[in-house]
Amino acid sequence: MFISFEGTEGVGKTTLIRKLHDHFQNLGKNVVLTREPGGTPMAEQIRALLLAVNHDEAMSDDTELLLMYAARAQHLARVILPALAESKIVLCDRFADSSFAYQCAGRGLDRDKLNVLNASFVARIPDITFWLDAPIETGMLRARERGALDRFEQEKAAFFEKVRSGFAEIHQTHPERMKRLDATQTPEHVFQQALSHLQQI
Ligand code: Z5A
Repeated sequence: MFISFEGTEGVGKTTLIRKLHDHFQNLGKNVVLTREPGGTPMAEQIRALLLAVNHDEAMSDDTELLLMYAARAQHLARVILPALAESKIVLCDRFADSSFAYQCAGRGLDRDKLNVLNASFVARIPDITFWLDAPIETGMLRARERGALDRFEQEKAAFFEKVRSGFAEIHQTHPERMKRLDATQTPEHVFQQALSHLQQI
């Protein structure tokens, strides 16, 4: 099973994934915890390039999109597809829905570009996606307690509102795959919401 976790910054994806990872391990399941952009040594190098704030030149939106997909292609080939072939459970912190929400809804890139990339390079979509949803302010406050901000975190609230609308659009279009979790609740309550969806499938 391939499970992805989506949402705007600081909504608690990493916290939920760790809880689910422990839960599956306690059940004796073979589970892989991974993330995007990143998840392999090479893809993590691309992640560093994407998140760095001190470039001498501004990264173009197209470059950002293509780097996300270069990292994703490597991640799929080296981690996700091999793990699924071995019947492991893959828990992935962000996947292609983030590209729609950030690069199309957020940056304003043409969704035809994304459709071409998905059709060409994304051989497998998640079986279930948890969209952790909370007001932008809530996530920003949680995330920013950590200190230094990366290139995305430096964006203004208006950008993240567009990203949140992008996730809402996917949720509306694919309600069978994407499940909305109320991320304003406590970590334990968010975990219980996710478990109840998983039990249903
Ligand atoms: N990006 C993109 O543009 N296009 C793409 O295709 C992909 C990604 C794949 C890096 O992602 C950036 O890449 C991302 C989008 C872009 N930029 N942004 N924004 P990332 O996933 O690494 O970055 P992030 O979203 O900023 O992750 P995060 O800040 O680590 O957030 P999180 O994982 O959702 O939250 P957390 O670490 O679990 O929790 C944050 C804090 O809140 C922490 O102190 C927790 O203890 C606390 N927390 C967590 N849950 C709760 C609850 N329920 N209540 C109270 N406090 C909580």
